[in-house]
Amino acid sequence: MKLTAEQHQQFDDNGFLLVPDVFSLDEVIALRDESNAIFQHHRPEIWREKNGEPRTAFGCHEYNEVFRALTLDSRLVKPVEQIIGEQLYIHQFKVNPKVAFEGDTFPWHQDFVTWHEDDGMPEARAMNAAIFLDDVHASNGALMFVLGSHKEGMIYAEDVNGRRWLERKDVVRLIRSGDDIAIAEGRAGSVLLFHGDVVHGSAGNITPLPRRILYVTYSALSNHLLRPTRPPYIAHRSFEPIVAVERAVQHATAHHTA
Ligand SMILES: O=C(O)CCC(=O)C(=O)O
Repeated sequence: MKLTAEQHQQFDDNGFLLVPDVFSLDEVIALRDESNAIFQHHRPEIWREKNGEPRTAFGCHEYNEVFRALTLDSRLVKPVEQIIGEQLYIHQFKVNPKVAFEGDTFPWHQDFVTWHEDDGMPEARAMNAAIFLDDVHASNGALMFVLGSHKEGMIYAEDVNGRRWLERKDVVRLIRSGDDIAIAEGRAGSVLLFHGDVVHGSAGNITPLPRRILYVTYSALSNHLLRPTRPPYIAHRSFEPIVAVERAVQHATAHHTA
């Protein structure tokens, strides 16, 4: 998948880009099935909400073949290579299910401040490619972005209990009216690309509609971690170059649709 000049410009202007209907429904169903099976496990890589429901399953591409294939899929790798302008390695992989009724908030933050301060990533030459595994609506916990906020560069935020949420004074400075915020809504199978410095967050999900989103964080090969402190299942230590595979997920999930 190659971004058009217009899509690339939108990403540069806003700090994110939503590309609808990239993965087929068969692929999405297979990815949902794999995620649901993983959420049943109790292992340190699977973090939970206060009531025990899954919140984030990290690093599952390391033990699940479908997810491993997904990280190589050219529909994710190629547009990110195009934006970053270099070959990539995988910095992080996670599925955030934001379960029905219980999925909790992610306060406003930038991702790069954590990658830099805690993982020792030198530059913001890394970004997320996210796949919607459910239809994402404003109501079931869509990501919200502060338009153009990646142009601020890294805004320092203190580590509080392992997270670096933005301080309120910075949020107040950045969000002057509702027009400063964009909500990334889209159908299951859409891909959302976003910059490491773009300010984003999401509200809780009080609807009966789950909102599963899968995230692969890719970084430029020359931008490898210098002094990672977080566990390897969160900040990966393999800096192998990714070689894109055409429709890798479709091949890996063929048994679901055969
Ligand atoms: O899945 C979400 O709603 C937000 C996730 C996020 O921003 C994060 O994990 O840093």
